[in-house]
Amino acid sequence: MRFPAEPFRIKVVEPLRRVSREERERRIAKAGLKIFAVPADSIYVDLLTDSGTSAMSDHQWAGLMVGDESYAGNRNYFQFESTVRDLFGYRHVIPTHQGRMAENLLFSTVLKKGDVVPNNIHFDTTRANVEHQGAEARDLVIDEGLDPQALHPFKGNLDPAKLDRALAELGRERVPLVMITVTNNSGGGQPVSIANVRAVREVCHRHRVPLFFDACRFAENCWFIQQREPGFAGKSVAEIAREMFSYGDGCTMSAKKDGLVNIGGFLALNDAEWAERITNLLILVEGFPTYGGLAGRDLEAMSRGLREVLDEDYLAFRIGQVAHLGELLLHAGLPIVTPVGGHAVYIDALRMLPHIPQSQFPGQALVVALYREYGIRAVEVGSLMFGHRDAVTGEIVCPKLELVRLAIPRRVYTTEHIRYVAESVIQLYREADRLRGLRITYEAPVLRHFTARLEELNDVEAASATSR
Ligand code: P71
Repeated sequence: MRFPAEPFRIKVVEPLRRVSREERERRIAKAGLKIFAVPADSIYVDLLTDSGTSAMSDHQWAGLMVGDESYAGNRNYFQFESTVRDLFGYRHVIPTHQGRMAENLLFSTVLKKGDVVPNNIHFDTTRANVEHQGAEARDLVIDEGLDPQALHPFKGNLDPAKLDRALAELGRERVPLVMITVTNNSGGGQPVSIANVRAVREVCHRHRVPLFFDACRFAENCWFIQQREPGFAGKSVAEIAREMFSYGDGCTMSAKKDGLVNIGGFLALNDAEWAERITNLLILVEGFPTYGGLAGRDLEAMSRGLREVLDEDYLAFRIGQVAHLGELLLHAGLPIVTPVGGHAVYIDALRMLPHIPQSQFPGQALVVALYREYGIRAVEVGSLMFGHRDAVTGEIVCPKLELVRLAIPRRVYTTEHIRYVAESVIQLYREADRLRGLRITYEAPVLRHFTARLEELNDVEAASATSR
């Protein structure tokens, strides 16, 4: 079956409020057309992120009741430590409240100014944490990984030749570690193959540089390996994960994705000296090493989630649900990133709205229309998020891609919700010429996409801006 039905039934429901179009119009205007500023209870289907938005199982909820809230040495920590050792294989297990804290602890311990961290593509928070140490975050994904239409089964692969050149040029003194993000979120949730991990491992070995994984969506990545990579069809996803992590020296993890929890993360690694320094810092900024910024009950939910996520009926449904949305949109002719990734469908806004120049934020215009017309929240990953003014000319410099991400929370929405989303996007596509460009009315000097305010251009302004 290509799109298997939900392998769970519903025991608790959370009502969704549907507010009127007029009310949505008022709310988005009040928010300065910034979707992050719209209150979540006025949203019908919220596809802003798949992070921390999962539905926990009855087994996880039951785990909360056996939380041991002792300050030191709570039993849930030991359970959690043995789960992580079993699935990931790394000796030292350091819990954190979410992924970026694991990144921060690792990078502030091992990086110095002028260092370089290669990765397939750094996720925003990873890049920011590398740069915060005065180091450079260098993206070395294969060329196909930057082409929205390239049909490669493992578009998340890190290019071993590019890595070899970088390491030969920089030397191990300036590269304390190499990272691989599975799946590659910033490249469209695309997987990395085992063959690629082995090749990257060989290059790292030769240059004597450790390899770490950003493991957020490791189960989804290993599911793609089982489905697509020759030689892996007969292996379980858990076995594939163990093999993948065996080629590395450690990982950072935001359990808000494939840990199936609403909060939680960890850092796991083999090097005792790094682990000791990181643990000392953990005590300073997060908490005692057996809870690391979480309650005992959160650790229990995380251990249980890490095992549940490897259930192959769940993964077939999960990846199938995302693929189903992609297929409905492709069938209607919508331009999306293909192959569809593991956790989200990305719409190519430049091709969907060719009448809106990139300087008028077509991606954000689509995000605003999806909320206003249909109560759906998506997120722009394009000129608003990454565009910036050139320091010399003052001109806006736009990124290569202008995408709108529809990220699917795990086990939260039914196939009927997915159909509703597809029909809404298709309807907007049919009326695309009614959408107008936007302009910024306020922007902060840094990270403007979190606080900028915008307004819609009128027809005359849009036409004159286009003809310029
Ligand atoms: C996503 C997120 C969550 C997010 C982050 C920032 C703004 C909006 C939404 C988080 C990731 C990630 C990867 C590959 C590390 C983190 C940080 N992704 N690596 O995609 O995708 O984890 O949020 O637990 O700190 O919406 P954290």
